[in-house]
Amino acid sequence: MYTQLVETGMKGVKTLEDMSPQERAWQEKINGGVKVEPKDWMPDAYRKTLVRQISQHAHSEYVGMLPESNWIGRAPTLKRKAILMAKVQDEAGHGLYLYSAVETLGVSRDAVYADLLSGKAKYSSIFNYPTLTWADIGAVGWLVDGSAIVNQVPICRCSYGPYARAMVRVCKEESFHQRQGFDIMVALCKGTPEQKAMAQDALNRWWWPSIAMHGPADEASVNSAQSMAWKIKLNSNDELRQKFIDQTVPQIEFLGLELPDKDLKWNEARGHYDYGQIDWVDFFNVVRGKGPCNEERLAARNKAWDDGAWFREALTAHADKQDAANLQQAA
Ligand code: FAQ
Repeated sequence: MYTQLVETGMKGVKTLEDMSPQERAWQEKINGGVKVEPKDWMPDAYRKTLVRQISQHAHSEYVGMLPESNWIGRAPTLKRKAILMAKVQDEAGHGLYLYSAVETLGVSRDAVYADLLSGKAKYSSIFNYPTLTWADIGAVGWLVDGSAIVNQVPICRCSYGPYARAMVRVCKEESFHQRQGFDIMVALCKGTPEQKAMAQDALNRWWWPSIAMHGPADEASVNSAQSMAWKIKLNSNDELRQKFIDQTVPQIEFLGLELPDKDLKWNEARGHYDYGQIDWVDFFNVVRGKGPCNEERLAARNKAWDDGAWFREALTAHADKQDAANLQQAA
């Protein structure tokens, strides 16, 4: 099974008629575009779904720092290095806003983080692929952040206030990330034939995981119908995947690179690009923890947690001392 099927108690999407008067009034507020805030009543299943999605999103930001930080020490110029460091720091910040948003739902950050460290919680499939060359840093910024923006801009309008507000700043920063990635690709494509070949190779390897990261096809997406009824998701996985493909193909052409999929063709009748078959077997393998870098990513996050133990202990000891001093002063 590729989904945790978080026990929400739901059997299909409830209609207004199936709901208690309290839930119905709440759903009608959501239908009318009113935001849900932490102290408001909300159905337990809505809360659990938000904890699942927001914590997975936070974990993705934290794990997502790893493939890129791999290149900080090897960036080709001082300027590229400074930009990459800033980007990786931004991802840590995104994780922090998202963990704070999860905490507004009554769960502790330590508890959800423990689920990442134990391998119980998911994080985005995309971060289980290796960054083999400098061009991969261009491709990650351009394609992965590009996909993330397409997914996250609608979340700025989602029904849960703290999640929606966190996404506003995240999306602004992701736009900068996407441009820095594209800028690396432009430099490589205008460079030597070897540099252009490196850019092509990175595109070929990152294209498919970047379109798969939008999640399973709509007919296999177990959570979408309910999440869309609750306006946690405003678009289906396939809608967002198509939007990303449509906006990215002209960018590939601008770079003068070959299309990474022979079936990518403009379909006049649909007004969209058609695309080839995604390798869902590979995707679900990665989601189940069997991707090229899953073990390495979890090991890195566990090592960082263990290495930071002394710092957490020092902070607690300092806070205890402060409390004791304050008590003494008050006495
Ligand atoms: N990877 O029923 P659905 C970034 C799971 S941030 C792993 O369609 P849902 C920034 C899914 O959890 C990237 N698992 O699920 C950055 C579920 O299993 P569960 C992260 C996946 O939730 C850039 C099962 O499959 N962004 O890139 C994936 O309705 C560069 C069934 O799927 C977010 O998290 C996947 N790709 O839709 C950072 C955005 N797709 O939980 C550093 C917020 C699906 O029942 C460097 N999240 N699964 O056990 C979402 O929009 C949604 O959660 C989806 C999945 C669209 C990801």
